[in-house]
Amino acid sequence: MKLSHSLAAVALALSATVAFAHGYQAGPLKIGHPWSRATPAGAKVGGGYLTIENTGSAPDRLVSISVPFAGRAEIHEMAMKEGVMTMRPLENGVEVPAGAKVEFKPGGYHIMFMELKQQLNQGDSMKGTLTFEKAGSVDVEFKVDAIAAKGAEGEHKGH
Ligand SMILES: [Cu+2]
Repeated sequence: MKLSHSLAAVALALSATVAFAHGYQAGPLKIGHPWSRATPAGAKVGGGYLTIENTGSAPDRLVSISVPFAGRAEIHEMAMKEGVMTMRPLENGVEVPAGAKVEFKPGGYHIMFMELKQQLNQGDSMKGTLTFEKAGSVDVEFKVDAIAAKGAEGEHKGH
C-alpha cells in the first residue's frame, strides 16, 4: 500500500510538472509554452505563440514550422507602421541571438496557421514541428487557449 501510494504521488508530481512547464529543448534552445487561440467555426487561419530561449553561444534561427492541422504555417511579424498595425511574413524566419529570448505573442512575432483543416478548440493540444537552422527539428504541442486569450484586437485583420 505504501509503495503504491508513493508511486501515485510521484506520478502526480511528474504530470503536474509536465503540465506546468510545457517546454521543449532543441540543442541549446529552450522552447516555452507553445500555444494557440481557439478559432471560430469555419475559420481558415489561426495564430501560434511560444518563446525561444537560446542558451548557447551561437545564434540560431527558426526557419519553418509544419503542422498537420493546417495547409501551411508562416512566420509573421506584426508591427506599428505609421500608426497602422501591419503584418508581414518573414521569409527568412526569426533569428534567436545567443543568450537571447525571443517571444512570439499576440501583437508581435507569431506563427500563422493558414488553410486550417480543422477548428481549434480550447483545451486541445495540436502537434507541430519547429525547424531551426542549426538545432534541427523539434516536435511540440500547441495548447489551445481561449479565443480571446491575451487580447490583441484585430490581430488577423490582414488575412
Ligand atoms: Cu499573421
